[in-house]
Amino acid sequence: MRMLIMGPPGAGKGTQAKGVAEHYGIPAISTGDMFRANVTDGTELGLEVKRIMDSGGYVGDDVTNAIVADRLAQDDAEAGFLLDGYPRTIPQVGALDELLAERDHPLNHVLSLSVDVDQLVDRLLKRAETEGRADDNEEAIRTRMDVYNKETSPLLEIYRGRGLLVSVDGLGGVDEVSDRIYTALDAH
Ligand code: B4P
Repeated sequence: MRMLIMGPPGAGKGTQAKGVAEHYGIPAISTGDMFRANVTDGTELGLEVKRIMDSGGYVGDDVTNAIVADRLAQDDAEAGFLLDGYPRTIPQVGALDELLAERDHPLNHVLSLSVDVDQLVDRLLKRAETEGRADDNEEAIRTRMDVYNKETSPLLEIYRGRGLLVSVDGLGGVDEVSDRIYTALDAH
């Protein structure tokens, strides 16, 4: 199974990606997690992306495409994967299309999680208290929402047009949302 999980910041992508990937026995690959690991380790890439991430902007497409291409070349992604938070821009969609076409590995599903905006802000501010992520402050959250609406939400129509989109309501408890996801994917 090769799939994507998409949704606005705070929709529960990272939370659901881990459970869904385990359920289907595939790796969950999060560009956000990979960038954060580089920031924590103080790598050259981490130094380059920290300021962008903290402000709520998107890391450049070339850097992001390269990190994903490297990760998908690893053995554990051969039998399938769940990409969490990638692609987020139209050029990233093109880069992923090329990469998958080279291997003759088409996508099976694009899962979209939708949640009301007020709920999203509440969740992210709650996470700010528990995890202290630098981009979970009101100003950065507002920027992330704006960038999502402008750059990423148009991708849903692209994947809908390809017959890949599976939309799930992300409102409710974590297990309740997971059950909805399994039902929707099995029916797709
Ligand atoms: P991400 O790590 O993808 O950040 P995110 O959009 O906030 O999603 P996340 O997975 O963390 O949150 P989730 O909705 O699961 O990216 C971070 C940054 O990296 C980006 O802003 C950008 O700078 C950069 N980046 C990453 N990918 C990129 C790309 N492709 N191109 C360019 N730049 C890129 O969860 C939010 C909170 O809600 C959690 O605290 C969770 O506990 C809670 N929650 C989840 N489900 C819930 C539920 N059902 N009920 C209540 N709370 C719930």
